[in-house]
Amino acid sequence: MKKFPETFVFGAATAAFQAEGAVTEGGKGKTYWEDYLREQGVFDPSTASDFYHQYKTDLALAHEFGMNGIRISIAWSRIFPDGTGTPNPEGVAFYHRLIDECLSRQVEPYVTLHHFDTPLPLYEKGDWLSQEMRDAFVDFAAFCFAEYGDKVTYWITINEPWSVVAGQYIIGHFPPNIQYDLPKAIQAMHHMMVSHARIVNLYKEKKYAGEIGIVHILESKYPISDSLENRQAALTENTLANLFLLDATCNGRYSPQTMQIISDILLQNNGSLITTPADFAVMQAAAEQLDFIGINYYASHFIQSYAGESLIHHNATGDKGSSIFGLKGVGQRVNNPSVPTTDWDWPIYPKGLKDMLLYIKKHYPNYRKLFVTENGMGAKDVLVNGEVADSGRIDYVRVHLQAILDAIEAGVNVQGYFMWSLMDVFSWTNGYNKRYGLFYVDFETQARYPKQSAYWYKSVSESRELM
Ligand code: BGP
Repeated sequence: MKKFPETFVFGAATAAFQAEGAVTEGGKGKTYWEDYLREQGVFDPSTASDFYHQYKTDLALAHEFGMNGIRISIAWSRIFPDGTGTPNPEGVAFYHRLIDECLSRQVEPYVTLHHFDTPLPLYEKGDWLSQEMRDAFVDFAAFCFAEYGDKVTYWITINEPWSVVAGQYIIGHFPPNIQYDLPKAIQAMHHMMVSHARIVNLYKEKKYAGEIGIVHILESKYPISDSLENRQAALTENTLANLFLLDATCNGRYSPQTMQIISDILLQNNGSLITTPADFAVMQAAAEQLDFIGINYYASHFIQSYAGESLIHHNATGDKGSSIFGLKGVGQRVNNPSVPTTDWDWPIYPKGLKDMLLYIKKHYPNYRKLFVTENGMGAKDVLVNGEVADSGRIDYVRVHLQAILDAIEAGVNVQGYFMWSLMDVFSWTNGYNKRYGLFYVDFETQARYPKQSAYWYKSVSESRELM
């Protein structure tokens, strides 16, 4: 297939904390990031890309460069500075202005309710591990639906449960910086999926007119060689990071095979998972009503079996080759010499995206529609005379869009693509030197410059063909 369907959405993605800046303006409360990042003293998120003030400029650019969709998120702590209680009128008004501006530019907003930004007081109560947090999240969602539900057609409950728990409890690069606690990570994922499900059910009960989905990061896992041990290791990481969440999302329960593998991981890591029959009733009702799944895809991983203790080094600097990722009871990610990687050691493997899309069609045939809600390449872009020659990014996006075209041709219902990111934004663990944007941001002046990729993306969205 050569052309994308007429209805295919060409968009770009942002997230509130990474784009807005203005972390102390407009009555905003804190998330768990501000104090942590200040104490670390490495990256300052307080201005980010200044989207709080520059959203009109960014939406004008999105429109001018052929985009008809944008992912934004609502910062929970702008609406409820403490996570619960009385809504903050300035925060509420800001998202009315932002959503109105999207609509007036014909850039459809796809709105996420939780994009890595739990309000600090709820984080301190235990974040997703606490019942109070989960109840408060449902209340926040109900508030947003009542407030913005007549304008927003596409809602996303949670962005990337796996990245949240991996960051918080496995890799340890998100507060509370715990490493290798797989049982906590699995428990928190389950809680996130039940919370997601409660919100889907609420949205449907109230008969809002739009659609609701969730976004997962879904990276394919391949055995580095075809031995039984390596295949088992790849299946184990696939189950932990992908299938556990897809089972919950699409079926509202974990399959016996998934539970077998999760139980083995828990056993080897001295933990357990607490679930209740009520959880599964809620999850099943939501699975039947879910409108779409968003897939974030950047990389795939090549896995070999691993008998050691968990050991991870997160490459946050772009020093190629410095990553280590081994998980007790799971496996170890290894370099595949025939697959190129970014400076942050992320394997560039578009086949992994196509394989994942086909996998969902085959194994979760009740999914309704998919969007690729994030895909893009982080690079150390340089601005020369007002221009950025980012041909590497164009090549990256081209091969991933081709993978999507191939999947559509094979019968997968993919309805749109959102490049990460619209403009350069703050990167959670990499700060500002890992740029993804179609528009270069000079973080001193906040001026925007279209990169070569922006012109290319415009021509693709206008012609609906890859060139
Ligand atoms: C996804 C997140 C985004 C974004 C992106 C790039 O996991 O949803 O918020 O940050 O990854 O990641 P990074 O900035 O770590 O390179």
